[in-house]
Amino acid sequence: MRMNSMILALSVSLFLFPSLLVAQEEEAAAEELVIADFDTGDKPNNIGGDFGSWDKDPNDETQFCQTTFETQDALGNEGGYALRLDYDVDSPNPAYNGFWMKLNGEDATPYNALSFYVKGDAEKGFTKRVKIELKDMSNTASPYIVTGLTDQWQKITVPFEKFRRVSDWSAMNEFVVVFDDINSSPKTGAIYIDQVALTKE
Ligand SMILES: [Ca+2]
Ligand SMILES: [Ca+2]
Repeated sequence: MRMNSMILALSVSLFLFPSLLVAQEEEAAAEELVIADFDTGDKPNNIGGDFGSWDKDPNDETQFCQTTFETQDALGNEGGYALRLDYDVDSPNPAYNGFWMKLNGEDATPYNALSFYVKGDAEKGFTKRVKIELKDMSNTASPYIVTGLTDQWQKITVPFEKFRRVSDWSAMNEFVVVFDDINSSPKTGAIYIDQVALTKE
């Protein structure tokens, strides 16, 4: 009798509030936070964070990284953009440079992986290996090497446990791409990046 009334109560609530079911489905589907799709062709990123290129030694004109928005969206969105990174770490001096993007203290604890799309530029040439880093608010760089780049878009998903030096996932500071004269071969080239996201796999 008691069980029957519970079932009755449940059926009545679902009849009266079908949105209870819908709300749960939406929650399950929303387990991705897009940090940057670059589709406005401008700064900031989707969470209000600034981004740009950096260079170990801006006075050394033989090394640099520069960013441009290109209409080659990773998801095939016709109005969209990807970000192109032209790099040069071919220098008589120690060389490294790349791309930085602020994560604005975002809480990453609902997620467990970083994902993004990447490809190389066939015309200019590109490194098959590239280092990425995540930093929490302590600003300690936690590196991970992405390998196997081709001239076609690939989705890369890196589980958070690969970023061993991130200690506080509740407040993230920065995502960084690093070109250096050890990992980058050839030492000049261009890659594209798009759809940087935190995901729950
Ligand atoms: Ca895009
Ligand atoms: Ca150079």
